[in-house]
Amino acid sequence: MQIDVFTLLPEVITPYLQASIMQRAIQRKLIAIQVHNIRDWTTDRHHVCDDMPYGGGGGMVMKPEPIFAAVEAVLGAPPACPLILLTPQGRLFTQAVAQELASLPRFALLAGRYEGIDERVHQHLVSDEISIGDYVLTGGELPALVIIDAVARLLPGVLGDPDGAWDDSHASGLLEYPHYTRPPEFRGWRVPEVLLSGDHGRIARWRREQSLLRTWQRRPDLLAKAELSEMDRKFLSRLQAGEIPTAPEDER
Ligand code: JFE
Repeated sequence: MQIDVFTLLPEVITPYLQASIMQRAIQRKLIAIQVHNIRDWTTDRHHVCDDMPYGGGGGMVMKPEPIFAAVEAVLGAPPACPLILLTPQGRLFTQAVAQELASLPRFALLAGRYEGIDERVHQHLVSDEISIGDYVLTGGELPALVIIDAVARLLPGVLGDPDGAWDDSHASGLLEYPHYTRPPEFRGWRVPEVLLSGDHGRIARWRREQSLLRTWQRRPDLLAKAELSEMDRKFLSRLQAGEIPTAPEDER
C-alpha cells in the first residue's frame, strides 16, 4: 500500500509515522508513506500558499496553484490514484470507509489549512472528500493521520495478530465487551468470576451479552445495523423488559 500526503505541515505528520506500529509497518514495507510539503511548489519569493477570499469576509483561503503543482508533479495529471481531501464537508469516515481504502493499492491525502481551499481544487483535482467527524479542527493533518492509522492496522501483518485486525467493536457492529488482566483483585475490585472459570462457553456468552448490554446502553443506534442472532435478540428483549440488572457487578 502506498500513501502520499500533501500538507503545509509535514513536521506534524512525520513524527507519528516514526513511532511504534506505523514505524514497524513501514520498515517491513507493508506500507510506504511519502509526505510532500505543498510550499515546495510555490514559485514566488515568499512561498505564499494563502490569499484573501474573493467577495470578502474573514479568514484566508489556500491558493490553487501550489496544490495543483504539487499533486500533478507527484501523481501526474490526471492523478494516478484517488486523491482525498480532508474537510468537515466530506462524507463521514467510518470503519467501512477504512476497509474500502485498505483495499486500494495507492491513495493520496490532501490536508489543508486556513479557513478553506479554493473551490477549483475540490472541483477539478480531488476525487473524494472525507470528514473524520462533526467538529472543526484547524487543519487536515490530524484527519490524515487518523485515516492512515485506521487503514494501516487493517493491512495483513501490520498488527502482531496472525488473524489480522481484531473482530472489534466497529467491525462486528457492536461495542467491545470489558477487558481485564491480572491481578484478579485490585484495590478490592474483583475481575468477574466467569473470566477466571476457564469455561470458554460461558466466557463467550458473557462477552457477547456485555457487548449487547453496552451497545444498548451507549450506542443503541448501532443495534439497527448489527448482525444479531436469535439468542442476541432474546437477550435484548429481556434487557428492554428490565429483567436483567444493568449496573456493573461490583456496584450491585
Ligand atoms: C481543514 C476550518 C473554518 C475548516 C467548515 C482545513 N473532520 C474535520 N474537522 N475539521 C476538519 C476535518 C478540517 C480539515 C481540513 C480544516 C478542518 N480547516 C479549518 C476552518 C472552516 C472550516 O470548514 C482548514
